[in-house]
Amino acid sequence: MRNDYHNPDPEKLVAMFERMLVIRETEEYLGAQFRAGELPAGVHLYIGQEASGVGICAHLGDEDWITSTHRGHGHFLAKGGDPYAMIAEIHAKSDGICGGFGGTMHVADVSRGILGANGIVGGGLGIATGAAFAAKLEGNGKVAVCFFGDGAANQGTFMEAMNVASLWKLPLLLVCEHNGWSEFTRSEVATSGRIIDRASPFNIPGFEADGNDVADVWRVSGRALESVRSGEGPALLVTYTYRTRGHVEAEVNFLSQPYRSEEEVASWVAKDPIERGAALLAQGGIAEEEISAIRARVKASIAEMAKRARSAADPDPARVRSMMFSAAEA
Ligand SMILES: Cc1ncc(C[n+]2csc(CCOP(=O)(O)OP(=O)(O)O)c2C)c(N)n1
Repeated sequence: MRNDYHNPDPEKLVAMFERMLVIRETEEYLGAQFRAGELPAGVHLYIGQEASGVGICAHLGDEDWITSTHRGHGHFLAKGGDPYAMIAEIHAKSDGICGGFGGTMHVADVSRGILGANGIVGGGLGIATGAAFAAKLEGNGKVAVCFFGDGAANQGTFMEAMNVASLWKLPLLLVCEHNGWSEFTRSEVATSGRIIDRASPFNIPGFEADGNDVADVWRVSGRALESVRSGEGPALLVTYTYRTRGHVEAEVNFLSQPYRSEEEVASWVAKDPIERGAALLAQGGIAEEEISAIRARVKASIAEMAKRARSAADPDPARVRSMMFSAAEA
């Protein structure tokens, strides 16, 4: 593992802190809305994992691609997706990023390189590999970043993606967000060996980062993306993190989470990426008042967007066909 990329400057750290807060505030809101019976479907929250998506996406432009998972709100927002359009989508409103027809598991914005969340575990791996293949064919310098969980790393498509991406030297960064759980199954009982060790048999460099430390994720992913952008082929990055909420807000007893101990959850809450981000800002000389002002600004802005989204118009059912098929087929 190499870890020699430079540290984020204070401006970048502030921007990443703010983006993590946008994700947290949005998801706290969505979780509360679900519990109040105000959402049409359960939501898989990214709470606790924000540093992973934010630290990586901070290196990407709109022209680069990402694919996401069922836990996709964080990736969408980390890549610069519009929070209002995402909240409206999850409320099934016409202002939603997919016109209110996609919902939580399909948030996407191709204009920002967000190829979408995905209800199929491992479903993004083939899509990202295809995007990387297209970038290579076009020689346009874009990269594709595929986010997936440790559970998805046990799907055959992970090995297929590594094989073909390495063989064809595709500009693909595979990011395994290792939160230790797949639904209610602990990683150790489903996963043989270490996921990071699966890279070298495919001649792929492996990188590991503290997924709850946005500065570490930034440094390590910067190095990994440098390697991917240089034309050397794909890289695998494993970010070690934790979802501090249930697998999905709809799960029975999602607050007590009977499959894991309160101590385990508490040990990760103590490593909360946002509080660690705030500590980094303070160490970097940013005044407490300024940090509080950022928190207050983000909170107010998400609350305002949420209010607006709730009262937006419902989608027109007549659009269903055009939202499902391409123009040629509609
Ligand atoms: C192909 C497929 N198999 C099973 C499921 C049911 N399922 C949804 S999420 C999940 C666990 C995924 O775990 P992981 O990839 O580690 O992601 P995490 O939920 O931890 O973010 C499973 C098994 C599914 N959606 N798709």
